[in-house]
Amino acid sequence: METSIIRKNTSLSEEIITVLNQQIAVEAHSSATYLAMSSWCHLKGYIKSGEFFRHQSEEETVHKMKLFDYILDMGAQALAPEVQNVNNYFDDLKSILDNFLEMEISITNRFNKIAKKCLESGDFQTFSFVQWFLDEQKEEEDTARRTIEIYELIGIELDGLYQIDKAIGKLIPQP
Ligand code: OFO
Repeated sequence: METSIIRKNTSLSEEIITVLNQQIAVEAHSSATYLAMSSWCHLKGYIKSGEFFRHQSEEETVHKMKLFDYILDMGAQALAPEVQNVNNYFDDLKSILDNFLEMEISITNRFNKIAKKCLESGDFQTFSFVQWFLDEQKEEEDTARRTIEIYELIGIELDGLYQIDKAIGKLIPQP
């Protein structure tokens, strides 16, 4: 007979568990999208940008697991996400960079909403947990903006696209 040792008590509300699980799915979707961008970049010869987006994809997986572990540590059920509707086709490098910034801004907005919900429901523990993501989003948005600035500053005349690719590669954090 199966032993049933289920943690029956969690201080997390159903509403907070739901939004955190939804965020796990968003991080998984971002990770898959950045992997698709990495593949497209490699295919088109933007090798450094490909490495950059692979790194971004791995970062999103770390975020996903951070949320997953927090829910488990709090005694609730973390849900393995389904990843659907991942776009693998892009027009050009610029559209990828624009998409990257839009996605990061939308993730910041999501975390602001989660933080607001935590405050409204008096869940200061999750509010404190979410601060890490808000700090991280400041960096991620800044990096995404920088890629667009690099694109616009260098421009695509002559060997511009080659130089842009090289400069984007330099944005990969060094260990
Ligand atoms: Fe770049 O977003 Fe995760 O959290």
